[in-house]
Amino acid sequence: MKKRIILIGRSMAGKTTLIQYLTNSELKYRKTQTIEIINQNMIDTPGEYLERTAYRGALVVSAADADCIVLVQDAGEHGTMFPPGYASTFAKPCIGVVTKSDRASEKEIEDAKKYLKAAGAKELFVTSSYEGTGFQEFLDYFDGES
Ligand SMILES: Nc1nc2c(ncn2[C@@H]2O[C@H](COP(=O)(O)OP(=O)(O)OP(=O)(O)O)[C@@H](O)[C@H]2O)c(=O)[nH]1
Ligand SMILES: [Mg+2]
Repeated sequence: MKKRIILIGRSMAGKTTLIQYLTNSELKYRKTQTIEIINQNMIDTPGEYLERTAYRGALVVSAADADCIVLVQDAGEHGTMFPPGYASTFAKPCIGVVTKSDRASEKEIEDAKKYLKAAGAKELFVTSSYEGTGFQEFLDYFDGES
């Protein structure tokens, strides 16, 4: 991946697992405690930074180092942590990833896409890190850009 991305989403959304999948690492649950940079091109963030409004500024500061914002939404979550128009906070390209599609209904996946769109994500990808689905499109999106 040529671009540097930052993953933002609530706790347990599947951000770290997604990175583990993309880096061919073992899928192993480990709570993210702080901002972490993986392979120079992926910035992982703790869900708390989105959930606690006092921390949201830290996300904006960290996002300054990224080329693209990736909003991560668990298909099984009812509702979302992303306020409408959230993407405009960053003034950068913003896309959305729906996670855990392996255990979600069509309706849940459609709802998750709606939340991401309302938040301002321009492109949407439906993925499962467990099944490895949806990532070809995701990677093609970045490699297709100059
Ligand atoms: N069924 C299913 N479960 C998943 C998938 N991806 C992640 N999970 C599970 O979701 C839980 C949370 O995943 P993480 O990737 O650690 O979530 P996170 O967004 O990094 O969470 P924080 O670090 O707390 O912000 C773990 O138990 C994962 O195994 C998936 O594609 N399918
Ligand atoms: Mg994490």
